[in-house]
Amino acid sequence: MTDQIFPGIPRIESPIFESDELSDLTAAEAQVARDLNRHGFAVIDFPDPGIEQRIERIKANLGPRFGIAFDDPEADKTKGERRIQDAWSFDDDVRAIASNDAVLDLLNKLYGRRAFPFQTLNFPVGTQQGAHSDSVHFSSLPRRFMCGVWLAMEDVHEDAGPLFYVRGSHRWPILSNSIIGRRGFGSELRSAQDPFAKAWHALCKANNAKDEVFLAKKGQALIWSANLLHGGSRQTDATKTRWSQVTHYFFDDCIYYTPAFSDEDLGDLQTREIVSIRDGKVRPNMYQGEPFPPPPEQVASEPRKRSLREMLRGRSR
Ligand SMILES: O=C(O)CCC(=O)C(=O)O
Ligand SMILES: [Fe+2]
Repeated sequence: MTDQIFPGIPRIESPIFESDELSDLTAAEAQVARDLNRHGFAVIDFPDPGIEQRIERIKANLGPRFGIAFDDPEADKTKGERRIQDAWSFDDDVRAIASNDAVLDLLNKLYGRRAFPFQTLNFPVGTQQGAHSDSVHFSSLPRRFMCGVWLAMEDVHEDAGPLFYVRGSHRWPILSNSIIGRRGFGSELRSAQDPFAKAWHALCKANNAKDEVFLAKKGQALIWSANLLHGGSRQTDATKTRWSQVTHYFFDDCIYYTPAFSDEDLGDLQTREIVSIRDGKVRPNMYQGEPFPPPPEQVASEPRKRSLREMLRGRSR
């Protein structure tokens, strides 16, 4: 393990990954680590012997909430509500998938910090959304301690708007408001992704990068790293479903925030109050073992802790 040199970078994204012997990993885990490092994603078989039954129970429980005529092979499945956020709060199987111990153990090893799930999304069809990185919605400081695990809940047909990814895009710059020349803090947006779309598109074009679709088999899962571009391809057959669950994970000892509504360089962060799906408890924002923001009495007694911006404004936090 080489993690002590750069603890502020996930192990799989370490600049000295090549010298990591991965000797604490099984051969299969080491392959996942190499795939994530090189490509920004890795495919695994979801490690749960009961996954088939869970998937069927989830479809039965969530299905009626979408208002889609699943029983009618001719019906347009893309009409109506197409996602349920945080179904873990009322569906035990969604929560069990998000909190799967083997997945968490794997992520702990791959990132060098303890992982915890904080958001689930359940979809009966694809999203048909353009290439984006989730890191404009939710990110961490230090950066990159976030990932998604996308689970195929049925075999994916190429006409059903498969998930796609842009191989290697995790190595491109992480887009922030300052990079694209806008102010984020206090701004309002219809979608957090909108201001970044042009820049992602330009990066894909300049790198001659192609979308690659993932024609997953039921029970396969794809782990994507924080900055990997991905999206949902166009659904060319509206009668098809494409059931999936996405679970998003953060890691311990970080600040959790929304970059689209933050200006990091000014210290203006829209922080998030994150709840771990595993135990339903709040995970406070932390920076190198200390709460963030620090308690007021600590700031007042240690003026050196004031940021440049606060000093310029002549006030303490
Ligand atoms: O399943 C898809 O089409 C994409 C989902 C996605 O981008 C996400 O949940 O972050
Ligand atoms: Fe996404």
